Amino acid sequence: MNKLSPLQTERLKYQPKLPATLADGINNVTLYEGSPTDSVRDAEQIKELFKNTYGKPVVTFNSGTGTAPEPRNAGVILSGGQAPGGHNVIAGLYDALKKSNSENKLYGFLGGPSGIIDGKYIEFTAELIDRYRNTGGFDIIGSGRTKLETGDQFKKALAQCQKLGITGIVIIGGDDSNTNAAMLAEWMTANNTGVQVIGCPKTIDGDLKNDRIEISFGFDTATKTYGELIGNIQRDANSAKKYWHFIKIMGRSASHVALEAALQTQPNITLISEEVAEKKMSLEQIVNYIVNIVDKRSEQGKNFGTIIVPEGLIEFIPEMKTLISNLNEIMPELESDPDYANATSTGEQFNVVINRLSDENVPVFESLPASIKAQLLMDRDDHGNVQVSRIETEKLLIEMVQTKLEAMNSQGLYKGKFSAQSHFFGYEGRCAFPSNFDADYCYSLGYNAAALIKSGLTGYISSVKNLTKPAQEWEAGGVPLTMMMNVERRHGQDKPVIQKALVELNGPVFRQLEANREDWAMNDRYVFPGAIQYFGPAEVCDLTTQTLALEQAKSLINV
Ligand code: FBP
Repeated sequence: MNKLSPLQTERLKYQPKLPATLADGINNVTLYEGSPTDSVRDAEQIKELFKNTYGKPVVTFNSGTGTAPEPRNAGVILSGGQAPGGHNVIAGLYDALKKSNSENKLYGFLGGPSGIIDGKYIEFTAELIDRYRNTGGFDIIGSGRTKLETGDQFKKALAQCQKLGITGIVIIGGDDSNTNAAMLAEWMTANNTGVQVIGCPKTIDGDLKNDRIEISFGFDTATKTYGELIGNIQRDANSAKKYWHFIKIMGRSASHVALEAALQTQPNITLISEEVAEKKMSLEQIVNYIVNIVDKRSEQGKNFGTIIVPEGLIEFIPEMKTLISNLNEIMPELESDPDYANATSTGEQFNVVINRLSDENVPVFESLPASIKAQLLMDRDDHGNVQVSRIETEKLLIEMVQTKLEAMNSQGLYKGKFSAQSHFFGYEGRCAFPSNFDADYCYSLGYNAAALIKSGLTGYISSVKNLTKPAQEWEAGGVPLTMMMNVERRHGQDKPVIQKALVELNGPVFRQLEANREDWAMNDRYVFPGAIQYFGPAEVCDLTTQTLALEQAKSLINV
């Protein structure tokens, strides 16, 4: 066994908190059903595709008394990008199942959804679970991004369930992975298999949320980790006073992570993709916005600063969005085009692309540096997503800002210096030791998923809410997955998917940034959050994110 760090040794002893309703175990809960639900959009199409699982009610648990059920087996899958707390979801699920009936078994499918298709699994033991409690990472069983959508895949998944006597599967993942869960639940029900499927809201991106899923797990720890790193850089910038730091922050599509990190640290500039889209800002306008602040700060003798760039920005700039969707459409054609496959240089490859692009997109593609062109052409993931973590938007912006400042300088319009450093904070935050919040939240989500299975439900996502209150007051229940779905274009086809929750520009979190950003641009109001604290006073250990605090404060006012 690997040597444990002192922190890991101490964290293994941490006992995560549970909502009071679940504290007596999943045999002692009562289920309350709300009214039937509809999907967020495209109701007729979703209803047609999910004939057996559409329209179910939201459910909540309350304390009650019950009897021990017959033993049963469950399986769990970690899916998509890592997020701090995944191991605690599994620990919560395991503990709940064992407390319900000590003969219950929990299997873990290896390497993501492909594990259930290829029959790669382990059976969890107490000893294995104990080694991973309150740790970051998904390494207990690994993760993957395989899309589950074909009848053949579902049949193979069923065969594994039958072999292992599994009647409940928990898929821990983001929007795409929970779409997998919804599809699998529908198929299992339509074919009377007796296998239930429950999802669990994971993603550091924070874009899998609604009234009842207040935040996906991992967002809390990841944003606090980025907050620490940005704070450290701001102290460096403020000490040396010689660099502009362009910091790209993970979050594939929505800018929640960048926004939260900005509220924690108060940088000079924060770009928010949703605002760029709303204002239809071109790449040039974004560059001008940055240049203007660099110029004004330079007039005050400040040739330094920090700028936060959300990872998904490129897809929200209107001309780039049109280009990317055109590239997505021609991608399958390119893959089978011998001229593209046999091209001997990237230049030749770009020419094949240009020949296939629609006229309006050609000049946009041609205007980009070769590195960005190549990054835009990289493989999409299984769900058809551009891999934005591999597109160096922060470097593109540095290059364009530099070019613009040089042009201004040659006309005598800019006299300052400009020296930039680029950073990308993403993977650094995805496997951190879960904060106390994520440790408790994840354990509760897993425990609650077991309660949903025990209640005979399928096609639901585990929901634990009232998260700014003490854990004992959290409300446990389930939300039908179809309620969160709509139809979107993927891989050139219309597909049912869980709708991503983007930053709301009229919401309290963005408005907090908007109210302060002019001040933060010129006057250095840097905040240095420091490292996540696991032991010590609640004021530093049990802080929720500003996003959650502001959103909850708003919903309390609305009540
Ligand atoms: P999920 O939506 O699966 O949670 O992924 C989140 C994420 O961390 C994104 O922020 C990022 O763009 C992506 O994963 C990176 O993926 P990969 O690990 O495949 O490089």
